[in-house]
Amino acid sequence: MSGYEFNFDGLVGPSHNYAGLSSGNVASTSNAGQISNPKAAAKQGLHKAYTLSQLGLKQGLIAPHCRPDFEALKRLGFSGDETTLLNKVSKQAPELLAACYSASAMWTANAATVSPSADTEDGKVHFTAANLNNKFHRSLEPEQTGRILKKIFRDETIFKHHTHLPAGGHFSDEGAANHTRFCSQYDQTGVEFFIFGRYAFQKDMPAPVKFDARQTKEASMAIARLHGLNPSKTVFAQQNPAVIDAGVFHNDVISVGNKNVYFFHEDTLLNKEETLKEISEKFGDHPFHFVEVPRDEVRVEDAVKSYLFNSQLLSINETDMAIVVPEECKNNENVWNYLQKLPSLGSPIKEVKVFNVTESMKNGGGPACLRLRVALKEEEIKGVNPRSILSEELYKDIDSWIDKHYRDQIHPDDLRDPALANEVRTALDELTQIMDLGSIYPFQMI
Ligand code: SUG
Repeated sequence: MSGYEFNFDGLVGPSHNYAGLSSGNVASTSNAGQISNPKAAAKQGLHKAYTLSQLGLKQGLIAPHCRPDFEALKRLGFSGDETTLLNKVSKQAPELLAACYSASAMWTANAATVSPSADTEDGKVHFTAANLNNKFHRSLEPEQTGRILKKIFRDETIFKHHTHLPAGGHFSDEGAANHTRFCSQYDQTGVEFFIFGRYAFQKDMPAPVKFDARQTKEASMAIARLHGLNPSKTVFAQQNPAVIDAGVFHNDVISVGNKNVYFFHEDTLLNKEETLKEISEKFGDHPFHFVEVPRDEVRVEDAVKSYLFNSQLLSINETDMAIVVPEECKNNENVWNYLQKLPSLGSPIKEVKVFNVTESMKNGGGPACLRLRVALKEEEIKGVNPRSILSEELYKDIDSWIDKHYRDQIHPDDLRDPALANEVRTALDELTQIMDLGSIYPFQMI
């Protein structure tokens, strides 16, 4: 294999809680108000990343955001010292407190869209932080995400960081959750595939009716322009609006791609035949595998419940891939039956690996949501902050840091407790030292 795919997993933040903030995301709304376990959540995610790194896969980590977002609360008119402010907001607008306390930055598939250097005009690796405009709690993420990405991918001769797209629904962008890339080798030019949910400017185009489409075509096209992608190697396609209404709020809940494989549900795309033909033509001569899961075997509802497609397709050698699925796939008979026969269907997917990321799943985040893929050439790795790459030493340091700082339960009422805000700050201050990130949080910049 030449070139590498790194998976940068989001470290679950110390304020992980269930606030029911994401309409259209069935797990988030149905688990609202439950007691969360931040310590278990962080350990589940770290364990997944470390286990994969032990199998020889390239893994990195992305630091959590500082919460609550006091700056946002102040902009919304809450004032006073922290205790007073928390007291006021919890009484007057508990929904704002919950939103400003969300640990949603853990789902780094939504942190940014990344284009590897082999695809871009200037030969740099391009990042555009996602504006996450569609949900208030997530719209608080892009600045901090941008700062963190710059500290990780820090060599400006190798990496190019773009500011998130302008605010407002027209350029609503949810990052790599609505983007995938096909290639023969990670360091070779690939086909970048953008999947959007609606058009921003054109009227009378198909769109979901029950839930919002979180990605516009205009946002995807702006990113392709910013990254200098070659139109003959770029494909844009619309997600089937009916699946968005069925709870597929990001395309990575219904399909995933890697190298020469596209694993997708029969109902994923609006114009399926045309899109698959375009991918195939733009991919070129190499064999390509469309692994289409029929609705007769796995219903969209099964996919939403089990997160079968929110899986990681990982190349384990030159030709074979493993599919990393959440434990919830075992609890769904249709999905589990399908997964058992998948390795014998003749595609490169030869192995199924099951991980427990239940704490994240209860907010609608499976294995694929928890990671941002960055394909790098051998010589580009030196431009990455080494303390962001997961080694045994970093794993041990982070694991003990979690033990030291994380609570093992958070009830929605706990968000009122000023001690929690202090605990988060103390933890993150120490983390920036462990991960050599410098000053990235607002409390470190005053
Ligand atoms: O944006 N959930 C996230 C889940 C993101 C999953 N990411 C991908 N599919 N790539 C979201 O809906 C719920 C938070 C809460 O309800 O407390 C939340 O933000």
